[in-house]
Amino acid sequence: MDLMKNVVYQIYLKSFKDSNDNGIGDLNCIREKIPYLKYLGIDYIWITPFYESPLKDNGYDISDYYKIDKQFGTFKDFEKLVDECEKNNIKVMIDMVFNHTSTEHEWFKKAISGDSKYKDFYIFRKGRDGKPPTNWESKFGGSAWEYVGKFDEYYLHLFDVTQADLNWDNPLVREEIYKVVDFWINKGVKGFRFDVVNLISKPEVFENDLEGDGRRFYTDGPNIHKYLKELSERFPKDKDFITVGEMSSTSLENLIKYSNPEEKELSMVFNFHHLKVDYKDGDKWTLMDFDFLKLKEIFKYFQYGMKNGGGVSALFYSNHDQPRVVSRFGDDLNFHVESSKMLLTSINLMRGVPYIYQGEEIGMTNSGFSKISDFRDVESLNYYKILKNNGLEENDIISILKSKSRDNSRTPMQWDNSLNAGFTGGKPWINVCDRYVDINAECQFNDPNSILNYTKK
Ligand code: TEU
Repeated sequence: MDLMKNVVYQIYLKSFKDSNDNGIGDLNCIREKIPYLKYLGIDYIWITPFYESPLKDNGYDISDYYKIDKQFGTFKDFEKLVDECEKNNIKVMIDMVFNHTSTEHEWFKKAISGDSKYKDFYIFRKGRDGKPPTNWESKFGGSAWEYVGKFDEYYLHLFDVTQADLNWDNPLVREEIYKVVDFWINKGVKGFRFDVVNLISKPEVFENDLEGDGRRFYTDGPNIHKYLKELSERFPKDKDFITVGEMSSTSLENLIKYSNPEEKELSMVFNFHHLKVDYKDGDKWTLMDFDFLKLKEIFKYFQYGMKNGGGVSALFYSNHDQPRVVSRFGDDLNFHVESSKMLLTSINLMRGVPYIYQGEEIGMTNSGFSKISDFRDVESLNYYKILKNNGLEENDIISILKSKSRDNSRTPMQWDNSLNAGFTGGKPWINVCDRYVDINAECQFNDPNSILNYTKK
């Protein structure tokens, strides 16, 4: 198989299409949209997490890896979907979150009840002088440690306080995780996207970071390549089976190791360096025009570096964590069509495997949300509080969220110009972007010059 001939389409399930009017997208509706996906000509779909979850982080907080959350559907629905996709020559990739579980997961509940076997599934440490074990910061704001009075200890959570980091150094944890992988392979999935998988290997000694937020200690950690090699032994030798790792703050050297076929780790990798060109001094929660020259330099560095090192990049501008690219690097008012097409061309003709994020194929824009009650994302809501505490004015905070919030890409897919953009007959869990009247799949379908037909081409 020539890996780089494939195109992957990312489905953010919660916002794709709703079949039962509960306002939340579901598995059945993906099935309904297979003809659309076929029309586009994609090879794989990547479906974001649909496992049982309290949905504090929209499914990236898993409470049971073996169950499908009823809001998203049933096993029957999933099996029907895989079957129907297979008939249409579309392969299904699913999203695996193994850096952490929800604190509602049975393992964590047992850990908290004092069961020592399960306590060792997570990362509990004593504090230092009444303070957390280290000064590391959570990616969603605040300390990365949460105090548990009963043990007089803290547990590590690199993301939300309800997402406790797993202890990969414990062989029992790895065994449990490999079982999950086997289970889903047996259900017929043809690939995995592994969430923040380069953060799973934590250092032996936990120390304060005097230069940063702690990431240099746990990113691409000491056993990362060993664990990925071990994990990959579980993958079927099927030529169509592919994997992609989400690599946070990583280096070219590691990206090559993760994705060069000779290393037997993953098929390809996402990195985020090109998406930080509008972070003022590295801080996302600021406003800044993007630095075009820097963007080009970064692409050049990684494109040549990956080619020379035999690595494989997953190409993308957009996903469910990023603002919409046409609003970010284009002009979504004066040159909506032109800049959407230009951006599609500029990313997808590079070396690697193109990923299209739902709605990108029709040039969906940022949400346009203008009040805090419109926002849903846990990260945005946390930073709203943090920026308030830092003394910023409401209006300034809203301007930052308007440009940076992950909710920008999570508004419902714009299918047509009917109520709620054809996403649901109920009340959508998050508001529809009001540009759906002009920007939707239906109106672009019959227009040969539309963004949709450009994407297809
Ligand atoms: O994201 C990892 C991650 O760190 C970023 O994409 C993050 O959202 C951004 O840098 C914050 O500014 C993955 C998932 O894609 C995301 O949806 C989850 O919330 C996160 O992991 C935790 O599982």
